[in-house]
Amino acid sequence: MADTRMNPEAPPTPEHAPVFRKDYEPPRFLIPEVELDFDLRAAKTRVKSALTVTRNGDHDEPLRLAGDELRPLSVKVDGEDARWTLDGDDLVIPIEGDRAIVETEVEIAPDANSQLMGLYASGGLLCTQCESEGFRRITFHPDRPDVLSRYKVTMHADKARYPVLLANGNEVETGDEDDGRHYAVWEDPFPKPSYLFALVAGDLKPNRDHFTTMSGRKVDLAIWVREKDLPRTAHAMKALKDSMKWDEEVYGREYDLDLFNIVAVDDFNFGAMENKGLNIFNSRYILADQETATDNDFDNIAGVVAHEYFHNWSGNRVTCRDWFQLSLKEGFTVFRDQCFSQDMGSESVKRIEDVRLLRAVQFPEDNGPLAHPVRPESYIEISNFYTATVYNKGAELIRMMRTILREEKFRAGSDLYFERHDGEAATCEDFVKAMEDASGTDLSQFRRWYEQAGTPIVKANLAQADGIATLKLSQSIPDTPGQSDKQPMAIPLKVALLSEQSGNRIGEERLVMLTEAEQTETFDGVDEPVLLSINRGFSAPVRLQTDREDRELQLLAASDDDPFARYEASQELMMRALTAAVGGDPLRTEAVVEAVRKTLENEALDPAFKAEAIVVPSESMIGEQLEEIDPDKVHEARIAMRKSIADAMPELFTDLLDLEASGDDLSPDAKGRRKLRNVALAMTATHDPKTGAAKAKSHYDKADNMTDRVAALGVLSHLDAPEREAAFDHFYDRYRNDTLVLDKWFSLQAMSQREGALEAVEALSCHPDFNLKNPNRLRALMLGFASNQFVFHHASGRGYKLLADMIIAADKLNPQVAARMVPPLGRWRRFEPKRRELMKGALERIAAADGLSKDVFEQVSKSLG
Ligand code: 0A1
Ligand code: ZN
Repeated sequence: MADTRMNPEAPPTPEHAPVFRKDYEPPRFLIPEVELDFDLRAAKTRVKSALTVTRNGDHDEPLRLAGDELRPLSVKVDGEDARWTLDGDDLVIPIEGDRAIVETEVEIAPDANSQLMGLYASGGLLCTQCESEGFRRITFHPDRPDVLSRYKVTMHADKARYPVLLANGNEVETGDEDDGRHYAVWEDPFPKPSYLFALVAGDLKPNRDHFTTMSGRKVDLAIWVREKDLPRTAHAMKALKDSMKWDEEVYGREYDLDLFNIVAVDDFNFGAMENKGLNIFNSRYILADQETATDNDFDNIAGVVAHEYFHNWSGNRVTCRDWFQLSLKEGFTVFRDQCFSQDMGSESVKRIEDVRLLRAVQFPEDNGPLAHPVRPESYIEISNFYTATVYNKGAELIRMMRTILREEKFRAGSDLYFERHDGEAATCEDFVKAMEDASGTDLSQFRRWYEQAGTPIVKANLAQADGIATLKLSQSIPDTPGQSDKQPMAIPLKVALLSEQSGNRIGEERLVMLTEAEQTETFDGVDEPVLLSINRGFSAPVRLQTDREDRELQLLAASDDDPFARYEASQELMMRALTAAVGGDPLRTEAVVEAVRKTLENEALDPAFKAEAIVVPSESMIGEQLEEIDPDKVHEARIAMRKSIADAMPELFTDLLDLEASGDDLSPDAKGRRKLRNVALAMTATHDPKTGAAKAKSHYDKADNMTDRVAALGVLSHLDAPEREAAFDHFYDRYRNDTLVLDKWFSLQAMSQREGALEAVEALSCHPDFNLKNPNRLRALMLGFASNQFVFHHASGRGYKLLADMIIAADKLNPQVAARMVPPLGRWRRFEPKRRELMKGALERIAAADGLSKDVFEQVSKSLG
């Protein structure tokens, strides 16, 4: 029936029907108390649940509990066997009166749970993942975020296999039982929604530490891992303590339990999960040392540890009323983790990295078939909405509010929000209202950012006459699926004028609120030619179009006092030349080469900034700017630009290879020097591949840290040189037993652009170490590959075939992860006709596959629709 479903006119099958935000209704029953009893075994776990249910409001409807692949073994109401029915997956139980104790019993099979939602097994551990709707795979429950309960959890398990038993809150009792088993009881004093429930059982060892909160309470901290991994937990522990302190200092938020546990697991669908008092992490966001993790990994670990910790307030103490409000916790928490990382390292470089990510992932999403507002109006499968739009654009919305309100009032707004809604399930509207009330600022128009999808296009032109500079601004918001004729947004643009002659700023930076479709802003007393510096710090997530000339961009790239705007000027200079070349013009490199040279020679700039500013935009970023993408032309233009830069200043790059940065120095400065040195290595190989291969190989051999090793392999991966094979073989032999490091081996090859890279990826998909069941390994190969525009979009269509085969196969095991691989094919309309057809064909083949999950169905049908 899949082909009829692909017809947009055909109604979706009931199990694939959308849910709408407008249909929200409060829960019919509340559940103040939950008691769970787990008889944990990998093959068969028995779950007994006792729910205290209370009728909510005046109605006589039965109690409806959600289940997923569950069958009740027994159902009791107030101790008596109950009459119950199953309506689809829902368990329906009549309740007399306004309060009852409802007991159910089910059996689940963690070992057979390949979806990694609910209770599952990973590397000998048993662990849970409940967000968004995984709790219903453990026991029958309303499983919606606006039902908050106090939990008491008892776990029984084999003591030798599972010596450690953890759940949310505090451990209140432990003891031994017969047959080598033992038990533990945990209680969480804070009412929480079911998606924050967690338990872990396994043979784990703790890295223990503690933190004294601002009110002087001692909190015990523990990061639980396999014994051999303990030495790799120090960085995560430091990040946790730094985050706890930062949240006190910047938001006045103190941790509330006496215990904070983190567990690392190897099989995990996303990055990590903020379960109350028991965060569960994908091990790649915990484990690190210089031998096995890159600087990037270290930064990501600190960011994710902070993110999950910050959720304790923005997510757990104040949670979401329904899943349409997801950005309430995610946008705010991403913003908080971004600011934390900015404060811990280089503020401007972190901002550049965050904007690059937004542009690489969110802009294409906003500009394609899966575009949706930050607060979506409907979904078929909520797991598909853990997107860059909800997370990263959501974070930009919060950042814009801070810009508009200024820091002090923003803080007053967040204080009011936490105070008003502590212990509640709130909405995005509640957040904006708190900001409005605390600051006295009208945010009515700003709210459109939550409603309207699509990246606004802002045009800005500056004219000068008679001592007055006039800035003409206009905005438009492109149509997106289901939305057209959009209203103007409230767009905060930080603007400054710079003297064309000296490069110095003239007057103060101004915050211009663009609220109309067209608007003019004037600057008096401007008596000399000036340059326009606009959207400084990337104050608004828009696509900016200006009529600034190359010459002006070159000056801005050399002198803008806003580091982001300076970076932006050099990137725009490159992008203009690249898109013109793809369109058939000769490649203009002169201004770019000069801008790069000036940046590199400027002693006032730090190495990390230089490395960011001189990197040529990626092929997919270039593609994003084009009406129609021909990946071969994009590749050719980008290579030509890199070559012009590399050939124009080979000595400059060779000199940079001598930058000192010892592997155990994790300071922002040392990281920056490594980054620049590795960019220089790549440029050296672009200038002269043969010498480059030798240099990269020796860089690899001498490396005392993973950043350099990976950078050297990255350079070698594109070269047809004997050194490449030697280094990759060596790396494999050395790290074959370290799963996280072996993921790098897979993704580096998946991102290679050398001749034969496609065949290599095909071969890797059959490699004995490739494992479809492990999300990290699958992503390392397939998402690495799909981001490699030139190779993935090979004119033969073999890349599409491989990805489609993989999606179909993965969907049978893990629909969430399979669905995340669909968007690269969903961009089909953007490509030249031949590829367009091939991509569409691949999507249609997926659509026709038997028994497609809701997750993949939604992504594929929307991509084709
Ligand atoms: N709330 C988590 C993200 C998350 C969502 C779903 C998951 O299920 C597989 C896992 C994690 C966060 O924002 O970190
Ligand atoms: Zn989050």
